[in-house]
Amino acid sequence: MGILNSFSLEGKVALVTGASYGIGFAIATGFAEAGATIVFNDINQELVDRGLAAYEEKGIKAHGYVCDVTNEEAVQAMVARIREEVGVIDILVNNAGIIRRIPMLDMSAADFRKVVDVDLNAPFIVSKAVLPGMIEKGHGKIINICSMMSELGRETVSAYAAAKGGLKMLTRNICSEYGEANIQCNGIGPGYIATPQTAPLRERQADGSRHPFDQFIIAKTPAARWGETADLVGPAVFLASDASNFVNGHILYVDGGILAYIGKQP
Ligand code: NAP
Ligand code: GCO
Repeated sequence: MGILNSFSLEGKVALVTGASYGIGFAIATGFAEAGATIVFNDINQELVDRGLAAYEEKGIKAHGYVCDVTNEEAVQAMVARIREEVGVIDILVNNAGIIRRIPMLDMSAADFRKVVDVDLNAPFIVSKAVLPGMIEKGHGKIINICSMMSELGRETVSAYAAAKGGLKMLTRNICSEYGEANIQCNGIGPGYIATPQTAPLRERQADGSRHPFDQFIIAKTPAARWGETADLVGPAVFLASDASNFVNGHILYVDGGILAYIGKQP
């Protein structure tokens, strides 16, 4: 197999959760370009329709499903429908995620649980639903979208960091439990990426200056810029393809070098 062919996703069915827009959408469009059939879900029909239109604009005939990834019954039903209507899932990207930026002493246990439910419990639920089909087929790729917060903490994101730290270990555990079935489970740890989720951290100030956190991230990133969703596509295609068949349990940080850098002197 020529080396470039090993990056092909031809003939593969890829499910990317929460992929109407943002990082999931970018990864799914990259997968489509590599030959995969794209399946995605979002939390309501309006978002799914918005996603279908956006994929169509890029010439991609995607399959969209309304499903809350925290609802195990709904996820099992969605995976069964996908199997019937599209095919057995070869590649899963656990992308759907939320964040609540609240100081711990002000955060309710309900808020904490909600973040952990979407960012950690849901990847368990969706992975558990797709693994049987992958095992039956004799191969599978699971990619969990982790975070800088899988390694680092910061003020106001206790629930998110706990969940993303747990997601790193869930990644390693799926690798450990199903590596023998030729399932590779890896993580992608994006740095700070310009999406709706981080828009509040990049808002221009009243005087037109950059948000203090925006300036902070620029100083903490050797690349001296925020990431774009496009920066994640090549790494995701690599981890979804035969090119990474002996890469397992690895968290690939796509962060412009943040984790390696003490930060620019003020
Ligand atoms: P985003 O723009 O907020 O998109 C998240 C997507 O997940 C949305 O489509 C959202 O739908 C969907 N979603 C949320 N809860 C869901 C649920 N219960 N069931 C189904 N779908 C659900 O986020 P993003 O920036 O693209 O981030 C995507 C992933 O990357 C997340 O896991 C995030 O933690 C991670 N990440 C992001 C960054 C970054 O800097 N942006 C960095 C590292 C990691 P709704 O619109 O209905 O909420
Ligand atoms: C935050 C940001 C980060 C990013 C990402 C970094 O408030 O610190 O939202 O958490 O989303 O996870 O990798």
